[in-house]
Amino acid sequence: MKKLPGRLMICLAAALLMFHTTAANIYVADSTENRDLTAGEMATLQDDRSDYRGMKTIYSLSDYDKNEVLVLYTDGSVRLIPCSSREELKTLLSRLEEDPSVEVYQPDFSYSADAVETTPAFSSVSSSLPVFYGAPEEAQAMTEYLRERAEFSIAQPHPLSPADPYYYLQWGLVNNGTFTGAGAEVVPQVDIDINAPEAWAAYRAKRPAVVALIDTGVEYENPEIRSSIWTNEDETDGNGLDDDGNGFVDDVRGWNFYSNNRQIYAGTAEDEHGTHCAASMVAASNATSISGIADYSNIRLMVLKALGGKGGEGTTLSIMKAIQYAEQNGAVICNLSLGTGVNDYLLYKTMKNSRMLFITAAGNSEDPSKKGRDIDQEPCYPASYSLDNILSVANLDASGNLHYTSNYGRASVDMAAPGTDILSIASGEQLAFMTGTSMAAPMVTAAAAMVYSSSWSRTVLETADILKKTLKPVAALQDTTGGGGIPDLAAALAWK
Ligand SMILES: [Ca+2]
Ligand SMILES: [Ca+2]
Ligand SMILES: [Ca+2]
Repeated sequence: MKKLPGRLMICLAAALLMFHTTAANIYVADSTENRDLTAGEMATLQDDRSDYRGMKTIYSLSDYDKNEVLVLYTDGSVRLIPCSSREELKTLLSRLEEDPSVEVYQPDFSYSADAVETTPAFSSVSSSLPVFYGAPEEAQAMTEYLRERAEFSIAQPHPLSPADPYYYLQWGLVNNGTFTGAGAEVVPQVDIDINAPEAWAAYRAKRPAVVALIDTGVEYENPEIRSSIWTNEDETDGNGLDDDGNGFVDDVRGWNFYSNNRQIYAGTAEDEHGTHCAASMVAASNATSISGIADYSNIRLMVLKALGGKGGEGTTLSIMKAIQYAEQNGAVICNLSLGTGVNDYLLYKTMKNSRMLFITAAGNSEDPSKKGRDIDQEPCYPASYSLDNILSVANLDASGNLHYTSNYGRASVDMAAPGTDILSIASGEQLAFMTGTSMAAPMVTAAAAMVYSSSWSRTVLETADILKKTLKPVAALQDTTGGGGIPDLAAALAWK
């Protein structure tokens, strides 16, 4: 937690007095300027509930656009209360303010997955080289392009290349300067990558690391990822009982907090985002399809579906419950490739109180034709929260530049990682290039899992610190991220 400057603290006291009337817009009264609180200031302010002078919320009526209220009770339970009218909502809010069993209440905010672009999927079995679906001209151009790249890359393999046939397109793992992207105008730079092959050679697993992926669903039975999926060994499948008493019946493979059931894969396009993120992290090195990052290791991926629908939408409640489940069931690292522009107190509190390390996507411009933004100035949450247990990740392309849609911020964003034209599994045998900070975050999550699991005793915060201390410097990131680089997994694993 960053400390507030003294002058600002004094000003905050004045700002607090304004809460009752202008709850949604909080300003710092400064001698020279009036400005919005930064994310860090807001988080600090939110963290000390005593400063609320008895108030249980910082949100105004207009924030409750869905006419429902998310309530945290003093016993730790959480409830979403729907209202049928604005009048009923107003009455409820007044009642909650007076209710001694209520700790905090707020709107149930909306989140969405942080990918901006997907190219046509292709099948990995019909040919030794990818064959694309989609518009015929586009698919044809793509196929030809990849054939050329393949000839070049296969002729100059990395000495530690795995045998997975599409490894040569995974420029984020090792960039030999041949991959210019899925039709993008990118001049690839050798070694703009996370040094994965060198890391694989050095990696020795010491203990398991359970990694929670809170995202859309995941095709957990895909042959590329099924051997790395976490299973709840204390739960008996299909007997209709909550055998381990964790509050979830038959939660053998995680839970679906989006629909509140045990089905973590819908079998439709809505779960491609999570499947893509999952396979980037743990796809098997099995001479088939792609290679994951942490597939050689002791990583177990806990699938928690909290996003669904066409755009991968979720809410405060679905994500918060997934975080609590992850922690209670042994996860130590948690990937959040999702975001919102709203400062969400309950999500903030849940993350702050968690012992897990969170890897968060820095977010993308909401309009894919526009540039990303500085989230120190205009926050994206949870990436902008100033917490020690968050690493926020921007999206780098193969040339060593931030993708134009990627958010950035020297205070809010710790590092970038490969996130542009990332090849991974969409579903079944179909692969897809996806672009977004959503794709960058799993690279860091997998790296964190390997660093953590390669030590007997390292904490997750020490793990995060090692990743930050061993970043590979990238010129374009010096002024746009706190660390000025991308993970160097080989250097991180070699850290003593
Ligand atoms: Ca259970
Ligand atoms: Ca059971
Ligand atoms: Ca594979």
